[in-house]
Amino acid sequence: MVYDSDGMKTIVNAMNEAERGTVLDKIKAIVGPKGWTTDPHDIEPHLTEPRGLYHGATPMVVRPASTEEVAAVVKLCAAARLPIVPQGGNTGLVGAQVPWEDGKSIVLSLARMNRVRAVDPLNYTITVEAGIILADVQKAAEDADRLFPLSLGAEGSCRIGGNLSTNAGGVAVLRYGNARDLALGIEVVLPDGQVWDGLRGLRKDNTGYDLKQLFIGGEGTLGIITAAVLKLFPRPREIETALLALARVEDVMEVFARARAASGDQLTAFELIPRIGIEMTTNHLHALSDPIAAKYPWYVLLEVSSSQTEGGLRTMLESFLAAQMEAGLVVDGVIAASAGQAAELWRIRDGMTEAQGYEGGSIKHDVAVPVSRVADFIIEASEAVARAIPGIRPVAFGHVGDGNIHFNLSQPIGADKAEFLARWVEMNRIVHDIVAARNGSISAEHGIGRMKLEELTHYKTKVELDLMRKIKAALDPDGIMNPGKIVAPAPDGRG
Ligand code: FAD
Ligand code: 2HG
Ligand code: ZN
Repeated sequence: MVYDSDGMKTIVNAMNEAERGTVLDKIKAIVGPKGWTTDPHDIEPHLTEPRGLYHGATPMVVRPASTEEVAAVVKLCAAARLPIVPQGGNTGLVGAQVPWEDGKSIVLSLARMNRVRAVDPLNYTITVEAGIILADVQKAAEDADRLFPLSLGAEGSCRIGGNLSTNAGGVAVLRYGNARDLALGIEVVLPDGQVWDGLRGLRKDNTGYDLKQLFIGGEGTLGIITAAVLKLFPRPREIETALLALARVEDVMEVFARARAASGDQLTAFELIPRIGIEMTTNHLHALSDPIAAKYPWYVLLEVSSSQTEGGLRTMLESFLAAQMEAGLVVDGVIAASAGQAAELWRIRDGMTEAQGYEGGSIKHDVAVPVSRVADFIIEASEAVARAIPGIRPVAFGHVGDGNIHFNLSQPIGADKAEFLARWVEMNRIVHDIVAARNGSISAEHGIGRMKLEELTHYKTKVELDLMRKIKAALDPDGIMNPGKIVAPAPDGRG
């Protein structure tokens, strides 16, 4: 195996143009005319990602229609050592799904593999192909009077294979877990082209290592997920949503602890929104207005749900809100009076990413700390970044019920975007050191991709990095599966 000078990218492809052309022709024959494109116009959307931070190159986007076609393509690529970048909905936020700029990898899109293979309401499972859009899985579950709870802002375009490969989180992890917790079985095409059929719909299975967990969160570096058996749940019949206003971030997690106690396991979401988030979303997103007349520093969007029709959730939420106001922890609040009003509140939360995009440069941190440390993390990190860049605008929001804070930094008003973004690494180090001091994670949801490679190498122990490299080398010895993502090679070129 050969590595380039910066040691980050694996170059496995020593083919000349003619040899590559022959392999590409064989791939075309496998997938048929609908299964590939070399048209630059069609390829373009696959080369960049939502934030436009990376722009890669590829000679071809392949769109197989079946697991057999994926396996045949991978077998060819393995023999020719042609790198493959698997791609789902291309909504990933760390550049993992984008090919490198050298143009030596093909992109393998799962978009045509979008069927529901089976629904088993009695087993509370659904079996789907990897290219199905997340919202379509939710819909198929609903049609069977069941709930598939994975829910995130990108659900209209991300695909289940991408969700599994990034171990996506979202707004209902609190109650139902993340993608890893929702998969009972998967089918994978391995880097040598073999198919592993692990499509078992079992809740209990202790027959050795839990192999699926290697591929879930693997960002396409160990194999291509082609199908999955997913867990379903009873469909909620009663849902109540509230926006609470708080004066102090220090009170947020106390309110969280009390909400858990008051609602039992019915708390579905507990999402933090700072004042600046309300301003950004109501200023930039169409027809959104501030739901509470007065302005407060912090807000929490809270959802409780029950599969019973008469779960008494509204009464519970009203008395919870009154008690927290009485205790001085919550200073104001609104409970959605209808599903429409609840959707408006969620539009604010789900619009956070888009709205920040209109405010110039944004340096993202997707971090986790123990739930008990969320407030002191936000306070210390906000002070530290403001010392480094006066006027910087921290936008700390997200899934604080899981200890996961999106600690995004918007540029000072009027600052030069490029100059601000040039301080990305410096800001990362400041924030991630504060996270590390709390034994936290530098990537709670979005993964490593290419964006956080160096940060991972900096913060993971040698033992952890060695183990990851050994796993990569064992499953993908020729390094053809999404090379150079997640695991940078060891400095001595091993693994
Ligand atoms: P892609 O972006 O196409 O790919 C992501 C990674 O998975 C890449 O490494 C790719 O190679 C690999 N991959 C894709 N498909 C396969 C496959 N079949 N087999 C093997 N590897 C594969 N993420 C969260 O966790 N929580 C959120 O709340 C959240 N909200 C978001 C909101 C917005 C507005 C946006 C733009 C993104 C958000 N994300 C969130 C990030 C993103 O949506 C998730 O990471 C999502 O799971 C990616 O799915 P995808 O299909 O778009 O994957
Ligand atoms: C969310 O929770 C996503 O909305 C995106 O994970 C967060 O924009 C971000 O940083
Ligand atoms: Zn998130």
